[in-house]
Amino acid sequence: MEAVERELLEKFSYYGQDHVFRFLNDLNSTERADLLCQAKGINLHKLSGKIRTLLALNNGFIGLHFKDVATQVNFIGLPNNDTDEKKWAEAYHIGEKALGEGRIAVLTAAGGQGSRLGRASPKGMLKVTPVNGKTLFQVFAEKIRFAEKKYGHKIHWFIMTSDRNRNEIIKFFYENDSFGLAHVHFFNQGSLPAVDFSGKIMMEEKHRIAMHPDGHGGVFGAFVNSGLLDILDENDIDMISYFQVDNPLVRCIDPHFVGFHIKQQSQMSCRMVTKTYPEEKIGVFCTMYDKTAIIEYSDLSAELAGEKDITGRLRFRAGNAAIHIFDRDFVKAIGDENALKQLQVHMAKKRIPTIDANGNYIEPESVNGVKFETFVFDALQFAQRSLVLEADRRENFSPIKNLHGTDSLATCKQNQLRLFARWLLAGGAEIPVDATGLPPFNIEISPLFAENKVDFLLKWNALKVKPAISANSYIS
Ligand code: UD2
Repeated sequence: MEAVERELLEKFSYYGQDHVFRFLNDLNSTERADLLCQAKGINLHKLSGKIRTLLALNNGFIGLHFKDVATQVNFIGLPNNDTDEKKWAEAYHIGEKALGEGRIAVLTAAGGQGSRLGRASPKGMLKVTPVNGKTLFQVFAEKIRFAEKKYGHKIHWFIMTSDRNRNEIIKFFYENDSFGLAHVHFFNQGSLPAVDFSGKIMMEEKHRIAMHPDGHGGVFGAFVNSGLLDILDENDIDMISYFQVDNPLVRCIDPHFVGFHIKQQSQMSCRMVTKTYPEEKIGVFCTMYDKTAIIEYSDLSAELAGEKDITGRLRFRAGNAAIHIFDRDFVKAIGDENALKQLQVHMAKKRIPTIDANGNYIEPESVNGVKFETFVFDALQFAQRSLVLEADRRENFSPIKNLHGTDSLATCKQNQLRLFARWLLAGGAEIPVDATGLPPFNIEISPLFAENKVDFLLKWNALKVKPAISANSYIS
């Protein structure tokens, strides 16, 4: 056995993880190399800290007592009087100026496993638009192209992938010529081993550790380690517009949001949408220890989720739309491997396929282990300056999370139809809609025609001949 291998095995033994190499002598040379390569990529020191937290949590030593420390967040609400209108108009002007100077890039978190959709292929390749069935990636790409044309600047788009979906996503963009974009970059987020409730690293096979994406909080370190930050420096880009791959209504580039971010010299800005019901699976903004924070829905007790304030509304109703703007230097600071800014580790208890002591495959019937992940929004704790800006849910937010029911492809398609119908009705088109604003047939407006209502109306009203709207109308 080579010295390097021996040192690795000793290290794993030191951390009580020598079982990882239990079958080493049964493996062929390729399997042996794969396992040693995987093992070498694991930071056992950092992992052992996460495991200690897990064991402490599991033994009830650490509890999440938000009730005692969380208060409501201050946020900038949607305009509902002249003063607000002026504030928003000023922000729009500041944002448009910055976008005209090419100061922003776009970043999409697409490394998730999309397990709730029961899909094998990456979520970004899901067909989502009502008439043309454009994929999520194509919708975002066309929104970015619209912004490039409007602001006269090439826009760099960074897409975070994971080990499991990276190749498929890159192939998809190659096959579609990046949907006409010239500056699309891919970078891989990190992975972490799953562990069982005694803190042991879990094996997927005799020669393979059960590794999973390290959460979208991995975006900071992965982006910095990818070297892609140089592109920001070389192009005088000082802001990153961040969103998740599952929300086709998102404004990839929003001048209001950019303007408020600049005006308040914010390091990390967030969009919020008002929760529609207590159990909605969306993190909530709050203030904790004088800092804006987000409590994830899985950590929010039913009692706190349902608590009302003196106005009779949900006390924690400011929902996290997972839409952010980051200052470049803030991303650098958080992503710096040597910085002391370590994001909090979250643990998801899962059923994790593994092998038993004899190497036999086990498909667990109940929760048998933990996936560690970090959340992008925990970076708020390190921001000296941050802001929360309300967004109109109808124009910005309809994520696809589930196969059926809430936040599904069906609900997202309906929300796209309501948005297209709203824009067309505002432009004087005649479309029958029901009480919820839903038209009785499919229609679609291409982001290349317009990716927001203001620009849509400008273009639509300038049309000499406006098309009649009927089933499967497509405005491009
Ligand atoms: C997320 C937020 C929730 C709310 C909701 C809005 C978290 C933990 N929760 O709920 O507060 O904002 O979205 O829609 O963020 N992803 C990666 N890498 C990973 C894990 C996830 O890129 O390792 C991506 C994934 O592709 C998905 C998004 O992040 O687009 C959120 O995924 P999630 O399943 O962690 O969070 P979710 O959707 O339950």
